[in-house]
Amino acid sequence: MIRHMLHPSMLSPDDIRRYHDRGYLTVSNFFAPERLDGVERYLQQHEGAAWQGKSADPMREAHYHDRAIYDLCTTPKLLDAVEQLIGPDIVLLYSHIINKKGGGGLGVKWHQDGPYWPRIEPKIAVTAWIPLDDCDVENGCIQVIPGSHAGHVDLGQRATGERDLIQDHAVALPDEVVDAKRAENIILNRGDVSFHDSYIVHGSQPNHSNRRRAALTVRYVPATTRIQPRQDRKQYLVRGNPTNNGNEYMHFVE
Ligand SMILES: O=C(O)CCC(=O)C(=O)O
Repeated sequence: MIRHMLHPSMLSPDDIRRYHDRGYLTVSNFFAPERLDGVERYLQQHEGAAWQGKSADPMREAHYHDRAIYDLCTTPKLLDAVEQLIGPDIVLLYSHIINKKGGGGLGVKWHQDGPYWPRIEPKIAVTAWIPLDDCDVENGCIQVIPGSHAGHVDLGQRATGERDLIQDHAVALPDEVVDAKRAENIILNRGDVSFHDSYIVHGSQPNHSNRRRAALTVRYVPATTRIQPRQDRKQYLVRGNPTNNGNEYMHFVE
């Protein structure tokens, strides 16, 4: 594969430092609003689909089959930023359109992403969280505990047996490891992006507004990550070179 030739400079040295120190970063006006039209169209086409289990959820891994979503996940500007955070050899691992409708409902319990992913080792990833709507406290923006990713420590989340917005059996961190007083709200507008480390403690409250709060969340790992194959999962080397670690990569097929 041809290595990306331009020096990526989407993020400033301060941005990169802030991401590593605090475990997350927000970037305003990253995408022109129309760049999100393909995901919006997809969401509207599929939001009425009957629930047939997580593996059949059309909101998960839509980039496997939808060109517009694959293109958004691999847009050079986004990969430039991801490259600055995890290095030049980038694997697109997962994507999920999270549609938090208005009028109450469920939030997302405090959790860490990395420990939730048994297939990958190490479990260090960056998530690009791409809002399709303006997100604020009322409609349940993401909340993070800054710095909680430090040392990439698994803080011991457990399955709760309860549902949340994204899981039938949501995992949640024990209360004593979540310093909720330090939580920060990630307030974003459509067109902005936030990036978060896979060990940062984060979650979100229910949507108490009558506005939708939807987002596309996209996970990337460095190609040095060992990824166990699974029949119903695909990973794509979207920039740079493979490592000789047995990972199997797919190509997008129309
Ligand atoms: O969208 C949300 O409320 C939670 C998202 C999340 O947990 C994630 O993208 O890692």
